[in-house]
Amino acid sequence: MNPGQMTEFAVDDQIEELQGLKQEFLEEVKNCADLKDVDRVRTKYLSKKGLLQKRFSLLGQVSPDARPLLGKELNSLRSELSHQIQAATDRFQKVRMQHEKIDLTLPGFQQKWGRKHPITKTLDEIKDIFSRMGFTVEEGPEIENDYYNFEALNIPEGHPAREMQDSFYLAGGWVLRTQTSPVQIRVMESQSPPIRMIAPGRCYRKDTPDATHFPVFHQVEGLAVDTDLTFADLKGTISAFAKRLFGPDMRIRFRPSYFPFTEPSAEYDFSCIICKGKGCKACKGSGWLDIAGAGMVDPEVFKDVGYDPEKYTGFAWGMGVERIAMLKYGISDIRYFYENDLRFIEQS
Ligand code: 2U9
Repeated sequence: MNPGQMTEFAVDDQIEELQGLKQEFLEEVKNCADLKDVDRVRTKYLSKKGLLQKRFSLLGQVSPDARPLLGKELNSLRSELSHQIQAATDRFQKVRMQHEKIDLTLPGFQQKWGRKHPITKTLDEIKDIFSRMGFTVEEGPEIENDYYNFEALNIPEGHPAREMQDSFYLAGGWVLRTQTSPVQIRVMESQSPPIRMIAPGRCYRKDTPDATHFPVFHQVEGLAVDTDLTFADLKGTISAFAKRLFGPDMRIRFRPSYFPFTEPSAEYDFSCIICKGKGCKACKGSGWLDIAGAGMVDPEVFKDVGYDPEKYTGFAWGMGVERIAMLKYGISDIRYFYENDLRFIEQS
């Protein structure tokens, strides 16, 4: 036995002292008033720096033949104290459950999943397709002045579009924009060609709500300006978009039309997504679905923004997002988008 090591008699003293420590522990646990007290007693005796842990550190001072005896006593006591702490904890938790209003052990409620509005989904898809075709996405104010919403678009005084019955006018001559074209004007004022941009956003018209009209609606207009663009580039761009949105079999056609801001102008149609062009009820037997208008930018518009119409040509188009969403998702009435009926929204 090394000098300073505990003799078996000293170990007997240690074991006797452990009994005293156990009695003190049991007295303290009996006097606990709540879970906080129980945790305090647990920390005092069973934590790494607790009273019992300090006794374990004495094992190094015990002779090898006496060490098993003391070790067995210490392990047995640690197990007994831990059991007493758990029993006290269970007792207080049971009491708490009898008084607390909320049973935290009950299963939670299944959270309802949120979802994107069909207009948001359609806008995101249109923006993604044109972004991948090299177009930038530009934003602008929804409250516009007369110049950007009409004059700069070659819409002269007296044009029906300016009529009070068609547009929402605000005090001071401001107007809720009737199309997103003002954004294209602002972009052309701020940068030189080449331009490849789309302008998505809300527009406002004094329309009486019905199955295909609503005072607020969403548009995505597009504009390309360069030195050598032709009507064929316009058709190719819209055709590429249509195929990416509705599938590779989609075809488009142009019909002559007129807009003050484009010359020549056209209305464009997509082949019917239901009958693939054969003719059905949805396309009224024509095999075609009218979508919107397009055309080569009118030189007067270029002059107003300081572009030389002898040097630059451009094409532009409009697109009603609700119209596209109604085709894509088979929605029969535009008013569903704005009534916030969860039975509609939750189908999205
Ligand atoms: C600039 C020059 C030309 C945008 C165009 C249309 C034809 C068109 C409608 C689509 C459905 C409005 O929401 S809608 O009812 N728009 O048919 N839009 S050409 O032409 C522009 C735009 C900006 C500077």
